[in-house]
Amino acid sequence: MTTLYGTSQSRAARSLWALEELGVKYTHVATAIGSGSRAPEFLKINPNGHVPALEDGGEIFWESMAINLYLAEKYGKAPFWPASVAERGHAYQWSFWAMTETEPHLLTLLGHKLFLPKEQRSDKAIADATNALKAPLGVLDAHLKGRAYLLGNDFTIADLNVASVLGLANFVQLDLAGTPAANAWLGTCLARPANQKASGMK
Ligand SMILES: N[C@@H](CCC(=O)N[C@@H](CS)C(=O)NCC(=O)O)C(=O)O
Repeated sequence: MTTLYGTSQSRAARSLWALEELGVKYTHVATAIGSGSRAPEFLKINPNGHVPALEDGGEIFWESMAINLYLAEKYGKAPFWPASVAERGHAYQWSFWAMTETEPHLLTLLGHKLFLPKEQRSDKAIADATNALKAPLGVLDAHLKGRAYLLGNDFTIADLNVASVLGLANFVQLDLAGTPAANAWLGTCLARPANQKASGMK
C-alpha cells in the first residue's frame, strides 16, 4: 500500500507529480500545512511536522527529494530512472542543486511577494534573492543549451525534481527571459499531464 501525505499546495506537489508520472497506485491524504502537519497523529508519521511524507510497503519516508528518488528507483525504469550509475549520479546532483542553490531564494521571494504580512515584506530581500538566483539559473541555462533535458534527450527524475522546485519561479513571477533555454525547458516540463494532474489535486 502506498500513501502520500500532503496538500498539493505544498512540496507534496512534487511527490504527487512523481507518483502520477510513474503510474503508481496510491492514496492521497491532503494533510494541511501547519494544522495538519503539526497534529500529534501526523507527527508519528513525520516528527518534523512537515509534508510531504510517504508510506510505502510499511516504510515511512520524508524529505520530498528523497521520496522522489526512492519512488523513481523503486517504480521507474530507464530512461526516467537512469540506467547507469553515472547518470543517476547526475540525477542526484541536479536534485540537490535545486534544493540547495535555488529553493531558499525562491522561498524568500514567495514570502516577501505573497505570503508575509505586508509590514514584514522587504524590497531589499526581494532584490537580494532575485540577484542570488542569477548565477544558478545561468548554470542551468548554459547546461540546457543544445540539450532537450538535463541528462540528454529524455525526461528523467532529474527534470521532474528540478522543475518542481523552479515551478515556484512562475508562481512568484520571476522573469526568466534572460535564461531562455531554462525557461523553455521549464515550460515543457511543467506542461506534462502528470504535473497538471498533481497540481490540480486537493
Ligand atoms: N525539506 C523538506 C521541507 C518540507 C516542508 O517544510 N514542508 C512545508 C510545506 S511546503 C511544511 O510542511 N510546513 C509545515 C510546518 O512547518 O509546520 C522537504 O523537501 O520535504
